[in-house]
Amino acid sequence: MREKSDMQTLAGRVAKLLSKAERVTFLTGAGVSKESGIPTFRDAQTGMWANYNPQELATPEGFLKDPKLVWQWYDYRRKLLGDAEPNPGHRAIVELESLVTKVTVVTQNIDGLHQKAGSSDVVELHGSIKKFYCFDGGHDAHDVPFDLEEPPLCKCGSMIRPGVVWFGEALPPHAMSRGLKECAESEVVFVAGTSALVQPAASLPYAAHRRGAKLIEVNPDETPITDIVDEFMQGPSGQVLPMVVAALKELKGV
Ligand code: BJW
Repeated sequence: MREKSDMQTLAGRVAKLLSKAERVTFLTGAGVSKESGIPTFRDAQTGMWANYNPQELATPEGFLKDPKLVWQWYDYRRKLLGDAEPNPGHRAIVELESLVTKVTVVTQNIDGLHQKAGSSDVVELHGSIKKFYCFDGGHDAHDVPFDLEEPPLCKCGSMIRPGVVWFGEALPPHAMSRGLKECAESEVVFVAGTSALVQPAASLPYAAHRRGAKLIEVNPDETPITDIVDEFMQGPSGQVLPMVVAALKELKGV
């Protein structure tokens, strides 16, 4: 049974695990970007978007039904992301790279903030809001401007769409296989800022658990995986992750 402890003690225990680990993976979700001012996926419905269901907008069917609406939703979110900066949680993951042999970030986020923080190995499971390709032909599109009323057309005549993975679509196969490999080969796997509901990403913590990795969850709320994790660090990642890094530095005397 998992011990209940204060956060400092918990950070010390996690630092001990990290001090023996060579490979560490972070599986991250929208909560990790919340302290950068980016609403989580399920919190994203505010203001004029409050009446729409994100699970309907983020589908190919939703796009075909109302391309203008879906396009404007992504345009709005792309603008929200505009000047967003990585937060202390993103930066703590980067700092860990100097303390552990290999750190990989496997993210469901489409916002690019891990890369902006400086993480050197980021696997994007759900694509990127900054990329675009055409719906029918899969041709890449570049320099798509903001404030278009509706999706522009590709040279092949098909509509340009955001380069993200919608419900019902397959994840990029190389991303999912990298995610599985890292989870299977890491001694410690953090699961941070995700509701752990959306498949197949939500299967990765179980794969890591089966392969004997120590699982550390960082989230203000419990999720379906809380029962199987080795340590549950209940709190915002922007506070919790820097504490883990500080504890590891103290342990290593650096
Ligand atoms: C903090 C915090 C702080 C707050 N610090 N934490 C098996 C069973 C049932 C269903 C399925 C299944 N297999 C597939 C499905 C269907 C579906 C699915 O999983 N549905 C579920 C709703 C049940 N999956 C799919 O459709 C996937 N495709 C697929 O399986 O295809 C099969 C196929 C194979 C071959 C050919 C064709 C098809 C695709 C899933 C794609 C998901 N895409 C989205 C949209 C991306 C673009 C966009 O953003 O618009 O990705 S959905 C959305 O959910 C987004 C996110 O990446 C993803 C996960 O959300 P996340 O990150 O967990 O965010 P939230 O908001 O849910 O949670 C935030 C968390 O943060 C909370 O826990 C907070 O407490 C916490 N938090 N503040 C730390 N400061």
